[in-house]
Amino acid sequence: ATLRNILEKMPKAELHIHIEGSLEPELIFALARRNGVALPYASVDALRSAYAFTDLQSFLDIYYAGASVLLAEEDFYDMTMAYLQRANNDNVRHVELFFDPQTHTSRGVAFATVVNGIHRAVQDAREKWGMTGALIMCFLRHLSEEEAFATLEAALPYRDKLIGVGLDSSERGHPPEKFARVFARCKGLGLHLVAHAGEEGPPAYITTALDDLHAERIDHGVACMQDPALVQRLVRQQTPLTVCPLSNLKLCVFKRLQDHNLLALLEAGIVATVNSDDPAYFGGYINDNFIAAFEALPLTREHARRLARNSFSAAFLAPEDKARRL
Ligand code: ES4
Ligand code: ZN
Repeated sequence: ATLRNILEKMPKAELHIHIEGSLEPELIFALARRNGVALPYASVDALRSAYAFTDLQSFLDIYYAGASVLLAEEDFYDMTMAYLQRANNDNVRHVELFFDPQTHTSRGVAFATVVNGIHRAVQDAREKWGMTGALIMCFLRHLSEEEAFATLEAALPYRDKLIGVGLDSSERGHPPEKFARVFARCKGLGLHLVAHAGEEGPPAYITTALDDLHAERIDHGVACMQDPALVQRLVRQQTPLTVCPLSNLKLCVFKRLQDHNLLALLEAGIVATVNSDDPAYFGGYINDNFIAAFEALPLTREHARRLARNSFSAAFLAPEDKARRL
């Protein structure tokens, strides 16, 4: 089999996907029509041509605008099912997906509408394909601690539909420690903890995500290579990093995919995984990320096997499910 074929066929888990980032331009327009929402773009092509990002913020502005078409539970269901269908085609067997409730509750959409629509699609994917799935609620770090606490309060009746919490949005100027008290409360609720850190921000944000938030996984984390002691710590603790190659390329974290440090992370002994982040915006789903990374870097089939294995070992699966998949 060719390496490409191995990458496509191997069973894998996806651990870093923002479900709002799976909203394709065609679906944005269809939902805008269905809901009578006006869009500041004349066509699907006009919207797609706005996808030329220079950094994280230039992307987030368009990503939040795209999410404005989501109003009804059915919209959240349709978006999630479209993603899960593509994930199944990519042989994803387990997914832990992020959602951003504040992006919706701030527009008057009820928390229940968001979580019920996404959760029902995940349930249907389990029945249809045996794919397991879980929801990670993210706090928007550019908003206040108080707003994060209010979001957690709104989530309490849905505690059983969540596997964990995360931290996303604009990284610079919003260090993890801003949410130390919120995360402490979440830990008390038995939720798993993850945080975006070291995407655009400094390695110090990875350190405080570990020390102050007690994050069990770091999303992105590619900036760790600037701090050898931090790399050693991540290796020693076996803290997984959920790496997103095409995202890093499109948001100019690395100028070229050939410059990406995925191979260096693996060779250092870090539990790195490959993920899609916001596939509708960054030019591809999880297999596209694997194929692009393997074309750009001298990665081998042993690395492919390692990455697939890491994706399950880093997942918040029950120990018996984990043993079955490893
Ligand atoms: C995100 Cl790429 C990225 N970084 C931080 N927050 C995000 N939310 C959605 N995509
Ligand atoms: Zn992300």
